[in-house]
Amino acid sequence: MNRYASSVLNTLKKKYPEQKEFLQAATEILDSLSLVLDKHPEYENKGLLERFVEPERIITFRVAWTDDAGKVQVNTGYRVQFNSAIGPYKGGLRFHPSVNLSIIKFLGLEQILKNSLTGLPIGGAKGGSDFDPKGKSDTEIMRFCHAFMRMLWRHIGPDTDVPAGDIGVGGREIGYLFGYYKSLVNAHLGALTGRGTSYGGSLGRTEATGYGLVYFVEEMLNTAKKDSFKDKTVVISGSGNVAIYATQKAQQLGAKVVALSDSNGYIYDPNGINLKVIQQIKEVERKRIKEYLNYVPTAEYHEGCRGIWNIKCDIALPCATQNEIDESDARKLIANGVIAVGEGANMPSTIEAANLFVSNGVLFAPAKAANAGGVATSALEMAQASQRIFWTFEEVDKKLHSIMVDIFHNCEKAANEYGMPGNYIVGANIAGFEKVANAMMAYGVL
Ligand code: NDP
Ligand code: 2IT
Repeated sequence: MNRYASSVLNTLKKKYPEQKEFLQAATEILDSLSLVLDKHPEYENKGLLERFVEPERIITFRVAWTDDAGKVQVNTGYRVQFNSAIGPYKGGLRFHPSVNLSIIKFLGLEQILKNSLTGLPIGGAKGGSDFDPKGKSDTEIMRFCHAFMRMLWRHIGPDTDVPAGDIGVGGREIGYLFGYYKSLVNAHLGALTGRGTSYGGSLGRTEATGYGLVYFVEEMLNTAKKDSFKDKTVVISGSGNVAIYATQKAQQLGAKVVALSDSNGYIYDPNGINLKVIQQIKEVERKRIKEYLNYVPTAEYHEGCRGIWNIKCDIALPCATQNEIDESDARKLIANGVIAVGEGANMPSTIEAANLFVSNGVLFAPAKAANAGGVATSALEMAQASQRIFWTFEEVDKKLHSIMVDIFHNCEKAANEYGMPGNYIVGANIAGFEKVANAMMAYGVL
């Protein structure tokens, strides 16, 4: 690592020793950026990196709400407005019991570079709460979302900060959040994306992250190996928004998806997953994935989500959560002949796992590039809302496809330019950083 990058990382480690996910993301990024810093010694005197790794603003707040039994519950809410150099803060909200400042900061830091890679004018942010949606009634979800927005509304807006979904926040939650925002500000503003299509949402946003991931991996396979998803065996972790639409697009391109998971376990269906069944269980009934066996008794269910990486596959798409693939999982995938790994989740591979894939010649599509289709389509939703028009599904999907193809080639080009051909981790970090760095330098010291 370059001396300047390493001194900035050491300071972060001293200042935030408990923020392990944030330090993990910062380590990977600063390592890649070393190559750029060697070319730009002027950045050091301007404190560019010190500013880049420190959020512009962090908002934390109490969220008090009443459960169905009439008992008051208290959660913590977060919004990390990380960087607004190239556009309004933009990024999802995560509702999961594991949420803490370290996780929101890692997601926010990744989001800055991801949003820059889309080529659209959006800055980086992330937010959420340690609220656990599992087992909550619909009215409890509504009361929580309203209570959360009661505290957040004054900090967001269509030109300031535009949240969207992430783990535990889908169309239903965005509806409750947006409805409450709209009534508080007394205006119908595009301050959230992922909205329903009857109230300002874009067609194709629901599918965008999963579809975009598959478009990126298809382009990577085609460019590097003249290959494609056709007739490939694919393993996908998770069974939420990203996993479902990655499965759908991979199947449309002729692949056989044989496994999906949730946090309790995974299903293996050697005949190919029946996606309609998964959608019924997950999108309609909100139940556990083991219910799949009630519909497809020939499939297998295994307790524990980790074992999914033992399944032999050509392409692995981790679409659940951070650090779900460690070094030993990576070794198993490599030993079983995996040719490509595409990260749908944010930071699903540990640094060691990602490096193993790259050093063993596995085509590796890093999250901030490969899962950028969701936020890119959020930016398309913002554009439509500003113009007060709606594009057709086909128009949005075509734009998404071309954005993902461009992101792949920009990563490939940056990797080549900096002497690391085929290393799309380095390529993504550098290609994303350059635009943000240029804008920050243009503003003077802020
Ligand atoms: P969902 O809430 O729709 O689904 C999450 C899935 O991951 C569920 O199957 C869930 O299982 C599983 N999961 C969550 N946490 C854990 C955990 N700690 N251990 C094991 N499994 C877990 O979320 P999304 O599909 O939207 O998000 C999935 C990933 O994709 C996240 O990393 C997110 O940051 C990333 N992402 C999402 C985008 C979007 O547009 N939605 C855009 C870009 C990235 P269970 O139900 O049992 O908890
Ligand atoms: O991680 C992500 O890019 C998202 N959760 C989507 C963010 C967005 O604003 O659409």
